[in-house]
Amino acid sequence: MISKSHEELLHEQEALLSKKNNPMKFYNGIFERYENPVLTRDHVPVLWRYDINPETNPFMEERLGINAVMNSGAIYLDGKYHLVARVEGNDRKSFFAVADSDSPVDGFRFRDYPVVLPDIDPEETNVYDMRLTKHEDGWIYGVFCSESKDKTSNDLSAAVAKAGIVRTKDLDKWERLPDLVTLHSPQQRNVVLHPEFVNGKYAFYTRPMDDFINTGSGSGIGFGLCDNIEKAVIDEEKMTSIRKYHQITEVKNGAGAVPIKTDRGWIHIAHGVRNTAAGLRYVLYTFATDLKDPSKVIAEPGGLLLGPRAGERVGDVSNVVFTNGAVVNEKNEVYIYYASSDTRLHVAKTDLERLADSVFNGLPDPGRSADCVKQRCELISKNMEYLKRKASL
Ligand code: M1P
Repeated sequence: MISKSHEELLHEQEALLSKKNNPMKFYNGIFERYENPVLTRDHVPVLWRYDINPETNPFMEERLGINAVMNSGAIYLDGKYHLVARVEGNDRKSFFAVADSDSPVDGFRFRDYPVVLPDIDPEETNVYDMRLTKHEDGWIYGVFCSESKDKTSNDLSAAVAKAGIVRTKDLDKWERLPDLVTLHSPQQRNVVLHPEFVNGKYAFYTRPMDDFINTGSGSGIGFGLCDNIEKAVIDEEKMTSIRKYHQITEVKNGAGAVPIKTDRGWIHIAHGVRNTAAGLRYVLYTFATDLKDPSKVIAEPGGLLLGPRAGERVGDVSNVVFTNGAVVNEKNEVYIYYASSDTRLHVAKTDLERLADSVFNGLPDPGRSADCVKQRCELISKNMEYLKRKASL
């Protein structure tokens, strides 16, 4: 077996990092999928994985392998695209790392070091899925899942999920704030900070859960206000997008990217989960909330926006797509960063007008097969009439 040199590894990686990305043939009129993932474990710097000194690593073996790069927060700042990726080591622990690019679809390179989060809790075992919010108070906030062992249970895999909060101005230096407290929900994951004050308060989308995996009595995506982000406590959680029987959110749902402001309302790109014989299936879906009252759902097109396709279906946790970051640039292009099967990160492109059209003019889920057939027949009849009118001109 041949040992590769540091230079060879760098050379191979450079070919990957400089690869151009192009839209796929896939068409739905709403968004374009791109051919190559924007981040994978092979994008992680060689210096993070290998000891490159031949004296201490004569066979050039990977010493600290990376298993996956996935669910990434995203932000567009001063003409550059930044991702705060969830990087998972071979040891199953995740950490955050910033990757930057001048392009939204390729060329992402990790900074020299991963994010070193202030370590405020010795019980915190794993951190993941940061949402980045450019808040009107001037800070960039990162809200993420902080996981620790549930010491009240004898089950070794029982865990507690909380929402950790950090803030930064440059994505380099991070200040850690106390974790979010939700007085009526024992656990939280998929918490997103709204970018604007609501009634003068900080507003969070939450996901109340009874335990680590099950949302249990939590009926969907919650919304709560708090006075002080430096000691964030939410008392009341109102429900926004709720789970429904035999829809894509039946088992659970969760807020994804930070809501996108349009003149018609806030657009949310969230995930919905249903159970199947092959395990849980995660898809992305959209809904919109009122500009003045972002707890009020004003549009909810039926069905999924984006589901796992082809190679995206397979990975560490198969049949999953998940987003926790989307950006809008000054051309009103929207880039949705989504991970597939907890393994790698992709991008899909749309624009504000198209996305808003799909959210506000998308047809609702009628809830029953019979009504779905009626809905489809109405569409077909409308199209038939249109074709007749067109032919008679
Ligand atoms: O494995 C799929 C996803 O599972 C969790 O999402 P949720 O809390 O909605 O079940 C998260 O751990 C997420 O990171 C992961 O991608």
